[in-house]
Amino acid sequence: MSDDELDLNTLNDDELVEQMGDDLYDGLKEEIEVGTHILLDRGWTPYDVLTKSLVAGMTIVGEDFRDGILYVPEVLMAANAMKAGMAILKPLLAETGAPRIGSMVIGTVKGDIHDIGKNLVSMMMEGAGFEVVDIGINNPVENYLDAIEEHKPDILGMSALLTTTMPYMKVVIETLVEKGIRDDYIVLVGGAPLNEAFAESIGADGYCRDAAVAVETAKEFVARRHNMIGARANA
Ligand code: B1M
Repeated sequence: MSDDELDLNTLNDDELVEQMGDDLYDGLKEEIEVGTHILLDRGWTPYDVLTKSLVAGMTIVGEDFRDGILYVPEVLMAANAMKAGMAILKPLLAETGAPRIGSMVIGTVKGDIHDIGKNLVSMMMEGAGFEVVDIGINNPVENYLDAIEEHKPDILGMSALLTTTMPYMKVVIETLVEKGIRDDYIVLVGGAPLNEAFAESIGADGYCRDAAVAVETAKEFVARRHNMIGARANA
């Protein structure tokens, strides 16, 4: 039987996840959509479909991109297939009925157009009860300033996937300091090339390794912030 005729429904879970990895690699958007629906119909949680199937598949794409086996056009197709799966999961992840616990403005920094990780963080944060304003990709400092002025979020989130763009996060934080508004926001950063030490060196409040950590870190900081505000009000 050729791949074209393969009925994804006939595969068991492990085979299906493996096949979806191949389909993501080949940028087969419709197959990813079908596979995502099948896993959900089989009772998988949206989070498991996301992490065990889509993110796992994208990791392999990333490795082969790094090693020069895949090139930009192929990776773009894989990214589009991944986004199609994420679009199905987004409303489900946001549907948890969690009470609103805080707000965040998030964007990818100037010079950087990677948005899958940022979108995933936005989805998971919304699912956890945060109101999220996503300002997209390639953001100069002015965009962050405009967005925080307009939305007054608890958290400013920044994403960078390139070693050449991650230093721009420091530009944004230094601008907040210059304007005397740095302490008005919790600044969280993330992206594959970052680490804890980098986040600390640029004066961010926290580094988030992945979307789940972003949610936990955000909850922790927002709770701390609300406690401080409460204590001040009671003093
Ligand atoms: Co790009 N790319 N890319 N790319 N790309 C990387 C990042 C790279 C590591 C690939 C490699 O060589 N192995 C490499 C960077 C090397 C480096 O800087 N050291 C690279 C390169 C070089 C480039 C170009 C320069 C290639 C070229 O043109 N020659 C170019 C740059 C374009 C630009 O931005 N100016 C480029 C272009 C592209 C595509 C357009 C083809 C496509 C992006 C499509 C899109 O996003 N719409 C693309 C992709 C897809 C990748 C890889 C393969 C996958 C990234 C991804 O989506 N991962 C990537 C390889 C890799 O990362 N291993 C690569 C899945 C995603 C779920 O994970 O983004 O890490 P991630 O997000 C995670 C965490 O990092 C964290 O949570 C997320 C969810 O768990 N997180 C946050 C992220 N942001 C956060 C923000 C937060 C909190 C947590 O705020 C609070």
